[in-house]
This record gives sequence, C-alpha cells and structure tokens, in this order.
Amino acid sequence: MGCKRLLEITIAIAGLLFAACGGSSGPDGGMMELSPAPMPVEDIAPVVAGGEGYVVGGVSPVTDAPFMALGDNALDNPFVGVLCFDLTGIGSVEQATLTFHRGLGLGDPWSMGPLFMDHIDGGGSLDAADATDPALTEAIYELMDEPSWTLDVTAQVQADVAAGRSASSFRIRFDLTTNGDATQDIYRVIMSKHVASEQHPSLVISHFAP
Ligand SMILES: [Ca+2]
Repeated sequence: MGCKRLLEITIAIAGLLFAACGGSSGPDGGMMELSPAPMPVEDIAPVVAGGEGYVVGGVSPVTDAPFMALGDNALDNPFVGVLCFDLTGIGSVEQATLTFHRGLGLGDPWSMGPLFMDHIDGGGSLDAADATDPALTEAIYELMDEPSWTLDVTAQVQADVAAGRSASSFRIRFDLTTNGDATQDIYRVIMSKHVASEQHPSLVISHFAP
C-alpha cells in the first residue's frame, strides 16, 4: 500500500470518527445550546424558637435553657430532648448535615443507655407529647459518648420537605426512662441559648432553592 493510499484511508477514518462523535448534534446540524444545570445552594436552617429543649417527666416542656437535659431526675422522672430547625425557603434537598455538641454531665446517665435519636414530627413547637408520641422513624442513630456529633440527616429532611412540614425535628433519649435510683443522672447537649455560639446545634442544608 502506498503512502498516498494510507493517507486517504486515515483521512476517511478520521472523518467517520468525527461524525460518530458528532459535534453536529443539533437538528439543524449546528451545536445544541445546553441550559446551565441548576446549582444547589447551602443554607443553615435556623433553630425554631420554642421548638428546641427537653421534656421533664413526659409533662413539662423546657424551652429556655442553654442545655438539653437527658437522663432522669431525683424523682425518677425522665428527661427527653428535642432539636428543631425551620425549613422555610428550603427546596429540593440534596444534602442535610446535623451537628451538635456535648455539655457537662452529672451522675451516671449511661446506665440508662444506649442513647438514641428519633426523627419526629414536632409540629414546630416543643410540647409534652413530643417526648412520647410515636416517631416518624425511630432510632435513626445510636449516639456514643462524644464531644460532638456530625450526622447525615438527608433522608429525614427530604421527607420533611416532601411532606410539607415547616420544621425538621429530632428527639434524643436514653433507652430507659430512669435507672430508678432516686438520684439525678444527667447528660447534656448544648442548645442555641448557650453563650458558646460556636457550639450551638446547626442543620446545614444543600438544596435547590424553590
Ligand atoms: Ca437516676
């Protein structure tokens, strides 16, 4: 095969490849204009005022404390905590990350362990029923004793947005309601009224703005 013939074949193959890879994907043979893909935005969902706190003995909500109390008191009444974040302005959720920090403890709260986190429908305000009502999803996490926690709650926040809930709420509770020793045993989580603002609970949501 002569060099000229080889060159002709090479040019022919190159032409076929160019056509196959097809820059000419538009109906008129020109290049198609692609609309830019929507980009997610990242927002920090604010804590709902009056939505976070804890419930004492299944009857008394506390929403003005710098700490969430978990465990029991000297009357063997349980403490059950709730975190609650406003979903106003949140569109289709791509990613949601919940972070919160441990406070100082007292006694032996882990005698009531494990510590669980439930996804609940808190209705945007903390009331006594939030401590005992059935969860949307129970025990989405078992929490170890850590200085802080960073948890993927994408599925839960997606479900809240899809259901049209105004807030995402998470309940934190020890497995046992009391260890029955007539002594307070308390584990604490730092809440949004604490002076250490860098340790406040936060829910960071990556979403497509509606
Ligand atoms: Ca106790």
